[in-house]
Amino acid sequence: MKEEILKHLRNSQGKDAAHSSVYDWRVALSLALRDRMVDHWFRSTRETYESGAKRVYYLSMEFLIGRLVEDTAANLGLVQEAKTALAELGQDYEAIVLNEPDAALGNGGLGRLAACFMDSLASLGIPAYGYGIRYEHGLFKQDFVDGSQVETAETWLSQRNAWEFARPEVQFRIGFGGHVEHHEGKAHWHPWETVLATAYDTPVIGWKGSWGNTLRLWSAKPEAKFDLKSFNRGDYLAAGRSEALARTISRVLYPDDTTDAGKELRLKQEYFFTAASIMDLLRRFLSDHDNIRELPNAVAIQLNDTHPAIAGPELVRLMVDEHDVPMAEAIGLARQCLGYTNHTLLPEALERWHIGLLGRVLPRHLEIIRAIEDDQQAKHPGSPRILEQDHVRMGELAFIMAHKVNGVSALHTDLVKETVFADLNRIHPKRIVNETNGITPRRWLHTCNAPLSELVTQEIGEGWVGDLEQLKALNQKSGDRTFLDAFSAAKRQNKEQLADWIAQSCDIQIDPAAMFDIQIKRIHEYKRQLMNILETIALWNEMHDAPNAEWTPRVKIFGGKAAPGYHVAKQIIHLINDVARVINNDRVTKDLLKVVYPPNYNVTMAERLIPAADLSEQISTAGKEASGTGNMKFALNGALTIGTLDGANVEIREHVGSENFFLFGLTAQEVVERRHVHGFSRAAIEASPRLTRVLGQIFEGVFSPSDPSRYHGLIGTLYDHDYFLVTCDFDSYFDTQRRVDEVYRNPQNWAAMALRNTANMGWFSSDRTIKGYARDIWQVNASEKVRLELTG
Ligand code: GL4
Repeated sequence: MKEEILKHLRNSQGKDAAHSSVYDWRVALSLALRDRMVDHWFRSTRETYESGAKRVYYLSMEFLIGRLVEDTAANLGLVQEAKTALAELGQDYEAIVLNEPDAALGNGGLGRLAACFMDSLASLGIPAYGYGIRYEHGLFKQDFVDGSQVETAETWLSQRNAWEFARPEVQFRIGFGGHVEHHEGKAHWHPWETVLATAYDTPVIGWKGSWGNTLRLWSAKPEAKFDLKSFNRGDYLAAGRSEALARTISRVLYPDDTTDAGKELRLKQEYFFTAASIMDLLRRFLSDHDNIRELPNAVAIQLNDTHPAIAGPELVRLMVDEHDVPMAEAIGLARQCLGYTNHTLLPEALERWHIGLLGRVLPRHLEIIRAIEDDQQAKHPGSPRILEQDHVRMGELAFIMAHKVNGVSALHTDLVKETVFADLNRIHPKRIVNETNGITPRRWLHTCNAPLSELVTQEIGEGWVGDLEQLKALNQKSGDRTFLDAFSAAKRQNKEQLADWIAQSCDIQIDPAAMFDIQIKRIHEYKRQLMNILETIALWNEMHDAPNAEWTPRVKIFGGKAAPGYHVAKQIIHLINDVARVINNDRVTKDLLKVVYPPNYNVTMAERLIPAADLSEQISTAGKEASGTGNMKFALNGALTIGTLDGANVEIREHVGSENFFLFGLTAQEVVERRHVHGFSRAAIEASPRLTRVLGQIFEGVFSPSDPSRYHGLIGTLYDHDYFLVTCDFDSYFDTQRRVDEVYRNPQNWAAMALRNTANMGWFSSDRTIKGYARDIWQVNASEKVRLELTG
């Protein structure tokens, strides 16, 4: 390893050891690790070709990868070797790990799920490709200026990306606009504009190097040659124009996954990566098949939300226009290949494109969508329409073009059946299935939480990393004092590390003995960070009034970004920061309560916070959080959850036991009913003196003395349009928090409850999720050989 690192330092970075920066060392180490991936990767590809196995294609607009050094080293079993090599070279492994930028090609849960799936597909030995966009700028960087969120561009690619292999020879022409000619029953699309999609491949190696798959990300390049004529005329801007326009397509990640961005560029991004991926997989298929009708036996294409829903029409277009398959047959074949995952019921997230726009950008696809519509109406008269008024509804398109549609938790799947796709579900009653989300145990316990991971391995061996259900054996330890002490000591160690980091990065001193209460996720009204901060104020009031009562000291930690155009979410951020300033400066409560909000929450920060959490906040309005995956990461790492019956919380509670979960709030059903009660929120506020006081304080400017009316709008909404029922759940949330306080005061009992969480979270491994997709949707097998290796 030492030689390999030095070789790369010299030959790839062009540096000698004496003049190398941490960056150079990090790139050299990454390249040395990448070298070790290549054999596994080639072997897997070769095996797939030879066996003719079916391949899975996971199409996703987002892959929220994070850092890769540690996970790669861990999966290859090279952590110790890397550490030793670097130590001998006088370098600090930890500092090198910290030097890596956090690859943030995603917004939140949806993108992180795709990254966990890539790890599980490789760990299970399922031949698979992830397909997405190689954004030049990932999710924006967040700073706070006077408590307000300020965004700046993220620039991960300004440094060398050591993990990827550029594939300039893999190129597809992607067309936009123009017109369609029909001639002797054949359609000819003449695009007005074309860009090139070029591939960049990142190998993804599973646990123990068992198998290697590829994450193929597309970058947009101009097709037209550089305009030398304009340049020579001195018109430099014109010379670069077409290039700049083409590159725009893979320039930035849209910073919101919960609104339907009605933007031409967004539509182009979606078609760009989807078309390139479909063309690529067809080319691979045709290299060893000559009958396109075999396609469904060879490929399973999964659409991660509707963003790649144009895959259906694109596949049909290629079959009809280039392979002479009749339209109806092409539609049927495409459907057999496609699966669609729905990730949200929020109406603002359901993609709809104006027919005029879609027809202008993708004229041939609009014709095909009409043909799909006709085919559906002919077979199922009265079926919900894809084209409604002047819009194309991508959810309906994805549903109709998929042989399976899945929700991401049991509750969410039921709601998908009862609400958005109720009518389609009646027509196609077997099409909707559930695949509850999962998380990879490699990143979310094994690498992020060394103290706990080592303790578990000491106790039950290492098998759990590849087979998380083995954690069940820890249930036997929940009465064992020595073990519980060791379990608590691991948590304590993580909390001390976090406290040090917070002292350094936020200049706030927190006590590791206090309860660490954490809510980290995108800022959204339905996730109710607002309710959390209101509860924090209420608690502070009562602590301040009676500082000598029996309190459980707490640190409230928040993390998360707001979409730049989401005004209310940005106000909530501002409020949390304003409240933090006031509370953290109160001398009376200084040993009882702190509020911390480190800026720029990302995967790396999650890896620091989750292992140190005592309490996990999963408090969304019931019916709104499709699944959640952060909830799983916390419980696996031995935090107790305070949560509503929403998304996967329901299943987590069933697995860890209701006695080890703090439940509160209205159910999804009650939420719907309550909204019909006239004046429900005013009534809830009036019934709660505690909440009335808090709202009054905010309204009067206690937390914003320089701008007392700052939150009038925000508070006014709670009185009159409390759509997310913050006011209705407030009292039950507050009371449950006090129960949490009480339980925390008995450390032995708390530890036993926390252990029950860790021990019973095995089912939430994304390995289990992927096996579900493989069985129910893709009809592919995990390699038997790999399975045996994994379960030891
Ligand atoms: C999301 C859901 O909001 C989240 O609950 C879920 O865990 C995730 C992955 O299935 O998908 N849907 C959208 S949109 N963004 C998400 O994070």
